[in-house]
Amino acid sequence: MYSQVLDNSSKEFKVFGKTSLKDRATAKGLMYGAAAVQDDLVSNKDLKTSFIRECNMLVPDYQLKWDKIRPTSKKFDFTKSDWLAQFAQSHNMLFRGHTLVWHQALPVWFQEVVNCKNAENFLLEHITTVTKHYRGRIHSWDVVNEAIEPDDGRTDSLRKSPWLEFLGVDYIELAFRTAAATDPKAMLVYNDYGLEYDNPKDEAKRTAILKLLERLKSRGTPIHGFGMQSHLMGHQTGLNAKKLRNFLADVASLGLKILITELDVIDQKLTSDPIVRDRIVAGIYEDYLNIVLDERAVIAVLTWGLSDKYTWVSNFFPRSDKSPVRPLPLDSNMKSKLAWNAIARAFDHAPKR
Ligand code: 9MR
Repeated sequence: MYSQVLDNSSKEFKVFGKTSLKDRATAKGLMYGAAAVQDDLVSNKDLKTSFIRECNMLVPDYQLKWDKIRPTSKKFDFTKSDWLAQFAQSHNMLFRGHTLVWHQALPVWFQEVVNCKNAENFLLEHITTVTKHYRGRIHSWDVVNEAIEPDDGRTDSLRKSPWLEFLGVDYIELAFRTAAATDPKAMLVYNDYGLEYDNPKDEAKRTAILKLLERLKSRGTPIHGFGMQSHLMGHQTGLNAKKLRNFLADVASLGLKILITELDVIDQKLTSDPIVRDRIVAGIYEDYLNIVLDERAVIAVLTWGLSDKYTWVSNFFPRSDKSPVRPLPLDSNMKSKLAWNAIARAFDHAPKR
């Protein structure tokens, strides 16, 4: 499969018509969206225009996380996330909530203030306040993010996070029940990364996630979806269509919808020639989406950003040749790249839901 990706130098990534990604997705009963930051949409008109043209779903990149909406242990500040929710609404986009429970992006005060005695109150208060604030305006919530880490060595493969330490294994179920009690209409999602490839590490994560989802379902937990982040590595081999499809089918058989929540192709270790790099990145987008969109339970694709100008990859996976990273569908001038074509082609090729 991967050799196919590398050997796509003659592939044209031909796309018919100029129809936007959101319209191509809609034609198949899918949704397409991206992560965004208020300040970027405000300061860059071209980004704003492109976002409105291409997306029918928006997810805050970081402006709905604990550290951003909880300046102090007693105060909530929804200014930026409200702006994003309003932007989405006024441009006919659905709004995703990301994220209610995560071991990262916790405020500085968290460590001093939260302990095993008050953690449950903090968790309940946070989830209730935030889901109530957005009740009726949310397509889906990433209720719990990245709770599995087989490398942490526990038999249940749960990540050793502050939440696990303070509340024990049932914090995940508690989070879902609390969210459902306040916003019974939102789709409630468990979201995770690092499970896309055919290697022992990703395999362990797939197995552990499936176990977690099975356990939650068997206990009647109100969970409706699984978010597969899909931060793909441009240089990594080992996308295994069969294994990935089997995994998705197993998730779907639990009655869960699946969302591709944070797709991008990290080009850190790819060749410096941007033309060759773009072809490799596009090939991975198309191959990956062709695999996952085969599964009818997959209802949405979100890229983690829309333009190469605004991507976490610049900070987290910079290139050693210092050239700008190119992991997303639009370049830094909002021009569509081959990755855009690849996504468009995969949507056009996808079976209808
Ligand atoms: O892209 C996000 C980056 O801008 C933030 O600084 C960071 C911490 O809040 O989170 C990044 O988004 C992460 C997402 O929330 C969860 N999956 C991994 C994403 C990339 O790190």
